[in-house]
Amino acid sequence: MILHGYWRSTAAYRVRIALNLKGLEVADSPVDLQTGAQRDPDYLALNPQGLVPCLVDGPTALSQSLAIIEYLEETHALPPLLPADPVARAKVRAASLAIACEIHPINNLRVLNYLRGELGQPQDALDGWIRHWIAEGFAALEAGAGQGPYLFGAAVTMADLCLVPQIYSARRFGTELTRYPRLTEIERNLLALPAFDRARPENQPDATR
Ligand SMILES: N[C@@H](CCC(=O)N[C@@H](CS)C(=O)NCC(=O)O)C(=O)O
Repeated sequence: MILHGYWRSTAAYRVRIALNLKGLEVADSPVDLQTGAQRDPDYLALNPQGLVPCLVDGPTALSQSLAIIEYLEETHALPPLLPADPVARAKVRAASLAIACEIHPINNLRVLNYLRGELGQPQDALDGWIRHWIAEGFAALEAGAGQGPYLFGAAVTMADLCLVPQIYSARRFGTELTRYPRLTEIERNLLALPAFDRARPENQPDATR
C-alpha cells in the first residue's frame, strides 16, 4: 500500500495512526500542500478531489480518511477501532464525524485560502474563524467525553484517531486548550502509545519544521 499524505495534514494523520495500530507498513508518498502538489494532474488522477490522504492498495485508490479507516477496519480486523455493539459504534462514528465533518473542513487550507483571497479577509480574522469553530466543536466533545483513558473508555476507537490530530491543529492555530481538561488528558494518554507517537507530524520524513 502507498499512503499519499502530508506531514501536517490532520486527515492523513488519522490514517497514519490507524495503519500503525493495525501493524501495517505502507510506503509514504508525500504531497506538498504548500506548493499545490495536490492539484498536479498525476495526483488528481488518483484523487480528483485534490485532497490528502489517498491510500493506494493494489489497483485501488481510496480517498476520505474515515472511509479509508473503515476499509482498514474491514480488511484488518485487529485491533478493532469500532466497538461491536451497534449503539456504541454509532456513538464512536458520531464523535468522529463531529470532528471530521463539523470542525476540520471549515478550517481546511482551501477554505482559508478562499477567505483570504476571494473574500479578502485579513489573517487575524482567519485566526478568529479557526479558533471559533474549534472551540464550538471541542466544547461539545469535552461535555460528551466519558470516563476512562480514551474518548470511549479503555479501548482506542476511530474517534481517538480524529481527536489527537484535531488537538494538534488547534494548538497550531493558538486555541486555548485549558478549557478542555478531559480532551487534553485523553490526548496525553493516546500520545503515550507508540502507534500515535510514530504518526505525529514532526515524526514524518517530509516534516519541514
Ligand atoms: N474529509 C477529508 C478531508 C481531506 C482534506 O481536507 N485534506 C486536507 C489536508 S488535512 C487537504 O488535502 N487540503 C488541501 C487543500 O485544501 O488544498 C478526509 O477526511 O480525508
